[in-house]
Amino acid sequence: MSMRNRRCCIVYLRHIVAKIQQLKSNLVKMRFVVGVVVLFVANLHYGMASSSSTGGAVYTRWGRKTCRDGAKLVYSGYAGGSHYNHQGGAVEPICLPRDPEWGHHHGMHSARGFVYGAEYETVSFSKTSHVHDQDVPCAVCLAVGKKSVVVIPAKKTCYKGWKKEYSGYLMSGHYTHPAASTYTCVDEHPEAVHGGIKNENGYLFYPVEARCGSLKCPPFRDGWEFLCVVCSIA
Ligand SMILES: [Ca+2]
Ligand SMILES: [Ca+2]
Repeated sequence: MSMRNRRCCIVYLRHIVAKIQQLKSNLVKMRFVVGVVVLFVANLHYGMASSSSTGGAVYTRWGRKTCRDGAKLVYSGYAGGSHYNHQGGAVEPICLPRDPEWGHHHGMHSARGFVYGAEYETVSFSKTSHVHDQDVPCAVCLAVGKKSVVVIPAKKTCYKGWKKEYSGYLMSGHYTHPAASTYTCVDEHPEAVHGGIKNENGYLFYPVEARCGSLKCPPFRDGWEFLCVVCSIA
């Protein structure tokens, strides 16, 4: 090989090596870009999956053991609260789980509050009289993919854009009882806790009637029982 040809060969080889190095560099860059894209898609997928499978708004469906179709049951349990005849008890009912766990037991003591079971007191209201004195179940439900839940008194349908979770009758404690209570939306088809027919009282749910005066009639109706609806929105 002549001197000139040898030089040409070396130049050509250097050119080839430079090209290979450039290709290698490009490959590394492309791998990085592909990695970032794969990570982004994976995160997007995870975000969508997690928001659709676990995200949502939680509410309690009073008077029922299950949630509506499409809502996810967090747990099913027993309604409980303060005794209707005690002053100073807690106002709100609570939804107690069927599988309670316990800490330490310190024995009976006067410096404490109490939790009783809850009963329907609905003998005088034909729509729910069949569960009178029965104990009240409850279900804590996740409205999957929803952002908010609202309880609306005196309605059985939701406003536009909202979805009905359940509707029912507005209930509270008796107006003559010492214990304060809170208005609670009890399902229109109330169920009973198995074995709870005995009249043992505790936290009590009575239907709520409208009283005209400062309450405007119409649209409200004196002596009529209030309905209620629980609505959710995405
Ligand atoms: Ca009772
Ligand atoms: Ca009972």
